Amino acid sequence: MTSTATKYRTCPLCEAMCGLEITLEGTTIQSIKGDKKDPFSRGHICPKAVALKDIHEDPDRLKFPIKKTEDGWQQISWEEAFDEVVNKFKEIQAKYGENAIATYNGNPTVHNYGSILFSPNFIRALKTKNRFSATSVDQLPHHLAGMTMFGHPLLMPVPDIDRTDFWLIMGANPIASNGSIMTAPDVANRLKAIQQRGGKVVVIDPRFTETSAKADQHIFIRPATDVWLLLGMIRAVLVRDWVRLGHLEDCINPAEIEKLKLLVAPFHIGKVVQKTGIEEAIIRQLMKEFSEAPSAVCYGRMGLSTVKFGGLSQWLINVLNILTGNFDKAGGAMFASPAFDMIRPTQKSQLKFGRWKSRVRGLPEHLGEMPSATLAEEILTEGEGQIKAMFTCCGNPVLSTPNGTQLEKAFQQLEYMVSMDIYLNETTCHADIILPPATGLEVGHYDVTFHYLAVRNSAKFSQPVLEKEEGTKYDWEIFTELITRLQGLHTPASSSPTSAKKLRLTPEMIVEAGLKNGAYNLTLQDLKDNPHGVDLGPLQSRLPDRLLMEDKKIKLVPDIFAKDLQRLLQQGSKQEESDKRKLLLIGRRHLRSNNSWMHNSERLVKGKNRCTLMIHPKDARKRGLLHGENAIVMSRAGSIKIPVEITEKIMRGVVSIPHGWGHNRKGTKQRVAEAHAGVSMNDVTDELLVDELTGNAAVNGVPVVVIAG
Ligand SMILES: Nc1nc2c(c(=O)[nH]1)N[C@H]1C(S)=C(S)[C@@H](COP(=O)(O)OP(=O)(O)OC[C@H]3O[C@@H](n4cnc5c(=O)[nH]c(N)nc54)[C@H](O)[C@@H]3O)O[C@H]1N2
Ligand SMILES: Nc1nc2c(c(=O)[nH]1)N[C@H]1C(S)=C(S)[C@@H](COP(=O)(O)OP(=O)(O)OC[C@H]3O[C@@H](n4cnc5c(=O)[nH]c(N)nc54)[C@H](O)[C@@H]3O)O[C@H]1N2
Ligand code: SF4
Ligand SMILES: [Mo]
Repeated sequence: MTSTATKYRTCPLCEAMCGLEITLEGTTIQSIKGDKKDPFSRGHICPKAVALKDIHEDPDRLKFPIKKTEDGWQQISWEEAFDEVVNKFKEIQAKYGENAIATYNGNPTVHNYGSILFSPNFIRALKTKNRFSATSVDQLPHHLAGMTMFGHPLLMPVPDIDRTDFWLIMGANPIASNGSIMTAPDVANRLKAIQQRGGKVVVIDPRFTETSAKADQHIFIRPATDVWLLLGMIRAVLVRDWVRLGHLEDCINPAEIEKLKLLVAPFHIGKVVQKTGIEEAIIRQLMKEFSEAPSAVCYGRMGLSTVKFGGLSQWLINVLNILTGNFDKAGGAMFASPAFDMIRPTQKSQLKFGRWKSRVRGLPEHLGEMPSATLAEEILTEGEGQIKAMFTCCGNPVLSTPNGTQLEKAFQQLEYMVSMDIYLNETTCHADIILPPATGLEVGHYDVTFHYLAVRNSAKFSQPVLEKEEGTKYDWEIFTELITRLQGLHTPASSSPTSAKKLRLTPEMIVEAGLKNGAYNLTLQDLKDNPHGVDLGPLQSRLPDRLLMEDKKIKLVPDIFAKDLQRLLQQGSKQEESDKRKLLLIGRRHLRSNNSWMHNSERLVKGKNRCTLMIHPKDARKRGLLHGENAIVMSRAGSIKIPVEITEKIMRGVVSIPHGWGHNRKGTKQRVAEAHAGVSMNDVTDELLVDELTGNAAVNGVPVVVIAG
């Protein structure tokens, strides 16, 4: 007779950190439901969580190391795999130098405490400057604003949506994405609560989204022009004396405000109307309502970060919230107070940006990394410092970074490649060895990152729900093995005493130490005793203490942003005119997708094809496009053929394709995904289109030509 058991854990799939209730019969998962007793997520869950069962049971999932041979992929032992990887890496570095190996860390790194806590030491042990990650296809502008304004890249303010009276959402679709740089499980009910207490929610987006449908007002905006709207709003706040610094009066140098007045002077409303395509009356109403609301918060995500002026946009959002008295205050933008807090009050602010430049294109370093939009050219361009080998972890850059076709070609040219991943997919198929870690329900969880970004303070530790299969390894164990070999500290398993093994650092130990140093007096045991999680209350005012600037002031106008305004003003009107004749491509997310990697779950991909080109009826008619038939979408980088979806939910002049599809490449093993392949949007996004200030990829607002296919 098998026993039944009910277990609780945090869902590791997206930023929302929902609590799950999982029932098991023996080792078989019977059900996955929302944990009603989780004080933060209150029983909320989305369809992806149920697919954790599919991932756990997926016959395509890799569990043991495999090596590419002339006879195809062969399983090899862990020892053989670790030795070969490290020997090869050492050989390549001896021949070409340390920077010849590049690393790429993808999104799930941040959702696995083993990977986020142990991969940095591995990368350090490799001693390469060629570090890449999904950060530069995503939130890099937020980090740059955090570093320059408040002193730390993790000081990214969160919209206090549980208490705000006016939520302005720009370029985010939290009803589909479940929130980003805003951990807010059950965002739909949190949004409804704003309306129920008499507040208002406004969405600004080139597409009428799932979030727009729940908001009070939707405003169409021409892609990549939000920066003009923000500048116009800030100008109005300054000109009309709507500035209310409140308790931040002492945190802001008045000379900075004067400087800002001069900088924003050229951005008058006429210019904003012309650039954004939004009517003047609508802009005026928005400014008035935002400034007059008892509390208001402007929040911008992917649609504002991954555009040509992403850095400026995220800086300006902070400025708008600060000037209108909506910063570090209930209902405004606030800093969370995580129980495991890596930001020390004694730390000095340090600008980890632009300290060196990429070899080929001269894009700036950030946080010790290079922009991912430069990865392919750094492999393909010969010369001193060329990348010859690659280590990817939790990433699928062939589908998730701009111009994936070029990157694929670059990967084929490498002398050696290793991937730490659970699938043989569009990226890992180029590896020589794949090292798969245990994943999902088999691993413990403490959210090291997303408590910094949560709309409420809480803490939760989850034990593994299921034991990992015998002979498999946790991600941190794999990193430890690689690190000890790289550092020449490895002793063969047979000769290493068990006591030495026991002394090995585990992620649990790090979390325990982190909690001990934290502000709440929590121990790991406390969290183990409370499997639903511990509520630590609403967000608190944290300024000026939380600022790492020596003078404890907010740097309202960092020089790099002031300077970048010139780039905005000098933006060639010729380029703009030629772009206007093209359509502008933007992305979209769907509740049942998770970037590129969950399409091997039948329950998530079944139903009608979601990988379509959304286009306005008038734009479709002009090009002779018919609903359901194919179109060809072309850009400087490449072209794809994709079914047309004609809809008025997208504004004229704009088309939308979801990213993460394109499972039609040779050499992968994801049978369900391959049967629902779609095409990759990133075969037309352009690696040369970046926010030149930050180096962040501009995957939104890509000029394309569309014809019937
Ligand atoms: N055009 C366009 N491109 C985009 C975006 C967009 O909006 N539009 N969004 C961007 C954003 S925000 C992001 S974050 C990136 C994401 O880009 P990536 O992180 O590069 O891509 P993912 O699809 O998230 O790939 C995750 C990989 O991790 C593997 N994996 C899953 N779980 C585990 C695990 O437990 N351990 C290990 N080792 N591997 C695991 C999966 O098999 C998969 O290979 O894409 C970016 N690309
Ligand atoms: N279901 C699901 N959830 C996810 C993910 C997923 O793939 N699927 N991915 C996770 C990840 S890695 C991330 S980073 C988050 C992202 O979370 P979000 O940022 O909320 O997600 P997106 O759907 O990319 O939302 C971007 C919005 O910006 C709009 N947009 C595009 N260009 C512009 C522009 O120029 N201006 C304005 N104002 N809007 C613009 C798009 O139409 C879109 O609605 O989601 C996370 N959650
Ligand atoms: S919203 Fe995110 S965290 Fe919550 S159940 Fe869905 S995937 Fe998991
Ligand atoms: Mo992301």
